[in-house]
Amino acid sequence: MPLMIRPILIHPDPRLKKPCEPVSALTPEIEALGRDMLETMYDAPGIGLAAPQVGVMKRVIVMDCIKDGPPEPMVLINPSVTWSSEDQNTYEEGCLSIPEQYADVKRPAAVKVTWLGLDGEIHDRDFAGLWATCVQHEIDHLDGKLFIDYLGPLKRQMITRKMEKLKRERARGI
Ligand code: K2U
Ligand code: ZN
Repeated sequence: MPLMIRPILIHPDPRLKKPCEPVSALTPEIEALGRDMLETMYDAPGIGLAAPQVGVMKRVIVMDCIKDGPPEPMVLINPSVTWSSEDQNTYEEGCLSIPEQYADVKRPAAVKVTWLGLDGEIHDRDFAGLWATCVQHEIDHLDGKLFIDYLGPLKRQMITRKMEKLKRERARGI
C-alpha cells in the first residue's frame, strides 16, 4: 500500500474532541496508518501526531524523538501514562490542528509510558523534556483534549474564533 500524506483536521472539529477507541488487533491497516501518520508528521513538519488529527478515531500516536542522533520514528498503539513526576515543566506548545497558535502549558516534567509496538511487543519508556511534553500532548489528543483546554476561557475562545476564520478563508480558497 503506497504511503499517503493525510489531511490534518483543523480545530474546531468534533472528531478532535471525541475519545478514541483502543486498537484491538495489529492489522496491516493499523501498520499502514502508522506509516501514513509518520509521513504526514514529517511533511507538516511536526514531532508528533495523533490518529484523530487525521480523522481516524483510534488510539495510535506517532513521534520522532529527534535527539542529537539519527531520527527515531515511533508508532505507539494504545499508549498510556503509568507514572508522572511531581515536578512540572512549562512549554510553549503548538498543535498541527491549531496552526500558528502557541501558549504556555504546564505538564509533569517526566512520564513513564507503556504501549503496544508494531512489533507486537509491549514497550515501556521514560520520557523527559520536550519528549515528555510531546507524548502527553499526543495522548491528550486520544482523549479528545487539546492544549487550548488548559488555557483560560477567553484565550481559548479567541484561538477558536481565529481558527473558524481560517477555515472560512480556506473554504473560499484564500
Ligand atoms: O500533536 C500535534 O499537533 C503535533 C505537535 C506536537 C507537540 C506539541 C507541543 C510540544 C511538543 C510537540 C506539534 O505541532 S509538532 C511541532 C513542534 C515541533 C518542534 C517542537 C515543538 C512542536
Ligand atoms: Zn496537537
